[in-house]
This record gives sequence, C-alpha cells and structure tokens, in this order.
Amino acid sequence: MLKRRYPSFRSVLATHDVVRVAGAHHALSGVLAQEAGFQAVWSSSFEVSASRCLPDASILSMTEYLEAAANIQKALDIPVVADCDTGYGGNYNVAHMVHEFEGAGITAVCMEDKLFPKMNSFASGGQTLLDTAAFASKIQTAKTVQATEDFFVIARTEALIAGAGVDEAVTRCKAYADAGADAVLIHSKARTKDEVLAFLDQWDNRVPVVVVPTTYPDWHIDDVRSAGVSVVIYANQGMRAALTTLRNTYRAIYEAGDTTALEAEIASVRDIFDLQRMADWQKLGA
Ligand code: SPV
Ligand code: MG
Repeated sequence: MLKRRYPSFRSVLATHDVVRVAGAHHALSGVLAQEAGFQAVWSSSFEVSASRCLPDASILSMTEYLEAAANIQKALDIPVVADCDTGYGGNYNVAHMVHEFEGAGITAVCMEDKLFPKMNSFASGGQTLLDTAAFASKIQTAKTVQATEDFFVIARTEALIAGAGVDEAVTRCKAYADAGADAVLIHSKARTKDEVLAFLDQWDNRVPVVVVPTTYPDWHIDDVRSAGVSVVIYANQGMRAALTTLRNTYRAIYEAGDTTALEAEIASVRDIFDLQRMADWQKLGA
C-alpha cells in the first residue's frame, strides 16, 4: 500500500515526444510537481544546496545529494533525474556515484563538464571546463559501471555558460555521445534561446537533447517540442515561488499579529494530510 512503483526515466522518454521535468529539493515539492502533471522531477543541486542556505558549489557531499534525491524518489510515482554536478570528483568518484544512486533506485543522473569543485552556472566569476576527453572518460566510466541496461546518463555541457561558443558545445556533446551518454544537456545563461537554437541546428540527433530554459522563460512547450528538444527542465521556479510565498506569509503574520487574513490563501492542514497519505497510514493501525 505504501510502496511506490515508478517507471524508469528511459521508459518515460520512450513514450513522450517531450518530457517535462520540474525541479525540486524535497519530497513535498516533488509530489506537487507530479500532481501538476510533470513526467519527472529534477533533484536540483541548486535547490538542494539553497534549502540548506549554502551555495551550489560542491559544498554538500555526494551522500547528502543522494539522500535528497532518494527521499524525493521514495515519494513519487514518476522518476527522478538526479543532478550529480561533476560526478563529485574524478572517475573513481563517478563510479561510486553511479553505484550509490542506481542502488538507491534513481534511474537517471546528469553530470556536467566543469571542474570539481563546481560553481553554479549563473554565479559571477567565470567557469572553467574540464578537458573534453577527461569528461568523456567520466561518461564512459558511468556507463561501464551501471548495473542495469535501463540506467540513464545525461552529459551536460557548460560550454555556452563558459563562453566557449556553440561549435565547442557541439564538438563536446558529440564526444560525450560517442562515449556512451544517453542524452546531452545544453545549458545557457543567455537572455534568449538563440544560442541553444544554434546548437540544435548543428546537432545531428545522435542522442536526445535536454534544455533548461531558466533565463529564456518565453520558450513555450510547443516550440520546445518543434525545435526537436526531448527533455525540458524547469530547474528552480518551484523554489523561487516557494521563497516568495514564504517570505510574504511570514511578514504578513508578523505585521498583522494574527493569521485571520491568511487563512483563505494558505493550504489547509487537511491538504497536507492528503499529501502525507495519512488515510493510508491510519489503515495500518497504530
Ligand atoms: C540545478 O538546478 O541545480 C542546475 C541548473 O544544475 S542551474 O542552476 O542552472 O545550474
Ligand atoms: Mg545543478
């Protein structure tokens, strides 16, 4: 009754022309994304570290990110895509990471081609990319050590984030696909989707493409689909919305001195009970 059965990310991708994925940092936010209709949940390193009020800079350990991703997955009927940053180090760390995440029931991970320790893609100060061959080797390591055919590895290039240009991004993604990546993620912090479209124009579709339209929010899902993108991740909008709501709510309570005006606007305790599946638990008997 309390068990969860969820499809692998690979099987979800096989049955959707575009997979819509929402970022989350804990099980409750993941469940709300699932309720909205998303096909998968992104266990975001930005959100998970922000939920601890820490920068997204390889400060938390692999174990802490694993616990966050596994806790989200345990509450869902849809798969988690775990944001595994750089793979937490070199090839040995990548091998251990795959063993641990796959062992915990995570069916898809994403690794990016920045140096460890990484810094969030939107932070000031520039980014240094790992050598292409070294990152391809990490991808190959992940694919070599995975235990099941189903396990899915996304190779993310930060070439555009680092200012290295579209040609470099394409060259890198081809190398990562040839190393065994199941999909490539092209990230950009530009204010328009133009450089991502330029990438798609040059991409030969050897593996599916993942995008993260954070700084170009006007890319409608119908246009994402017709551009040939297979997976779209709304990486942090949930946390940003929660932050606004929490801030306004705490301020309103403090200023008003009571919570009367808020009652009509905030979720009921019953609503939370339902998300906790309280009725199912109570059937077990205390
Ligand atoms: C995340 O959500 O942690 C991501 C996307 O990796 S970004 O924050 O844009 O790097
Ligand atoms: Mg991240």
